[in-house]
Amino acid sequence: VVRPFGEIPGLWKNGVANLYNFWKQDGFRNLHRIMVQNFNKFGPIYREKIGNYESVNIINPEDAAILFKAEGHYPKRLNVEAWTAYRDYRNRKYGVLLKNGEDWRSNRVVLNKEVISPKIMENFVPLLDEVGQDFVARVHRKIKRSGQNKWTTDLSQDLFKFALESVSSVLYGERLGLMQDYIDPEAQHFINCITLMFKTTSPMLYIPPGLLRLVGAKVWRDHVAAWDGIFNQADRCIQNIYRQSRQETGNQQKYPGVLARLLMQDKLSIEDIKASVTELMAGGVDTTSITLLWTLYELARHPNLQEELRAEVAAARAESQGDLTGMLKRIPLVKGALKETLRIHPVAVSLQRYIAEDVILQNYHIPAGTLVQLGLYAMGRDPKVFPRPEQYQPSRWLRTEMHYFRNLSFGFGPRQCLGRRIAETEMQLFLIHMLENFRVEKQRHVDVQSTFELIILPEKPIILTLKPL
Ligand code: HEM
Ligand code: 2DC
Repeated sequence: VVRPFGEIPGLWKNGVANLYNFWKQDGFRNLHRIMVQNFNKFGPIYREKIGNYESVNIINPEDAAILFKAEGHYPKRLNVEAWTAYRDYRNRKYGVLLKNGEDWRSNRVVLNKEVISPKIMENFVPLLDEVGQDFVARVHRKIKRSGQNKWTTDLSQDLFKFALESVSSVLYGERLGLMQDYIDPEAQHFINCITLMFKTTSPMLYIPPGLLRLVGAKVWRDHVAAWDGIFNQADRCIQNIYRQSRQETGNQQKYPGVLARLLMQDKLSIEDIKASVTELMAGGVDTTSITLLWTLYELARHPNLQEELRAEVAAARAESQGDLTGMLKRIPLVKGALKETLRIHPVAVSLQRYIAEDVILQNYHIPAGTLVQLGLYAMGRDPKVFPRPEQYQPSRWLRTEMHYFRNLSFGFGPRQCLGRRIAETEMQLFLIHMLENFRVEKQRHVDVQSTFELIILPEKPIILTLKPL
């Protein structure tokens, strides 16, 4: 017989006491590890309430399948209150990230065509390839200047610039010039604001931003300043393209970028376009850059695998004879490496949906409207889901049985990551160019753990050495 909702194991009776204990365990920065502990303690399903944040948590692919079948026509994630509170406070529109219901769907349909459809992707490939080439040229310059035929560094700042340059080039059809030596201080400020925005969001998952605003708390003030910086910079970029688009006749051959295409189509209001383009620009920086940093770190730890990937890239280059899209179809192991990086170091600790209908999970009845979370980080490290989870093995993704509700790093279904294809293509091209040019090494015996600042980040700098081949 199916057991009632009230019998699910876990700590959900006293949200305030749980928040206190969570805070004592430094839970704000350890959320991912605390979730792993909870699954070990309670089993494959547990119910939890921390402050006002109430959820049912699952870890198995089979349960993920049930969850996503019950997501309904308007899939809804956890509402990140800090993000909506900022927009309400400043009177700004929500973009596709924060909209819900029919408003979300109608915007998303238009955006899908311009951002994630296979047809439009072909336009992005040459743009992203050029940024990848410029990154490699920049590294070569750094190596020359070092006078040691190598460059040892924490690449994170360079990768942030690479990621911002990449996403901007696709959105605006123009280069910002961030791969040069001197960069616009406004762009650097934008990058800093995104990191601060994520960092200040995580405490506000548990403590209502309205309350923090009332007492004038520093996290709220920092959060507002961070979004202000993000919106100001995005507004400048958007205004620039908007002005140009009104002067041009419109019969250009060249692909003009996502924003210009959205403006030409006239299917969304200017305010809706601005809101979503700002989210795309902000969502495109820390996500891909950190994933690439973790990937280089894993390649440095696995030199034989690195050579195997290099050989795959060389063969793909030779076979595709200058056709980049064709080349991207010939690098399954490189793609496996990116999936493997995101399995061990996911950007998102969990995927969540407010379910649209009643479901049965692990023989418990879950009523419609419940927030159900799939513990993505915990699932990626569960030996029952991924044999030998501690091993970085890109080749595991070449087996199709690995794909049943396991490849979920970008989410699932119509509400999945809108930037997914941009992110994947950008990261694949980056790795192609890096593997063709450099060997990546690291100091021995250095293990880097992760920390939770809304997204999962390395807890300390990752120092790598790049040597020309
Ligand atoms: C949503 C992951 C890069 C923009 C999401 C979600 C995840 C995710 C897990 C939630 C999906 C769901 O609920 O099913 C990632 C990862 C990335 C990445 C792992 C890179 C490694 C990007 C980039 C952009 C972006 C480059 C922008 C160009 C967005 C947006 C949404 C989203 C706008 C909200 C979509 C909606 O609500 O309809 N992402 N993301 N992401 N992501 Fe990404
Ligand atoms: C954080 O408990 C942990 O892709 C919470 O590019 C649940 C939660 C809800 C929404 C998730 C968030 C977590 C992590 C960061 C995500 C976000 C949805 C989109 C966002 C996964 C798992 C991200 C990084 C977007 C951000 C774009 C934005 C800043 C403009």
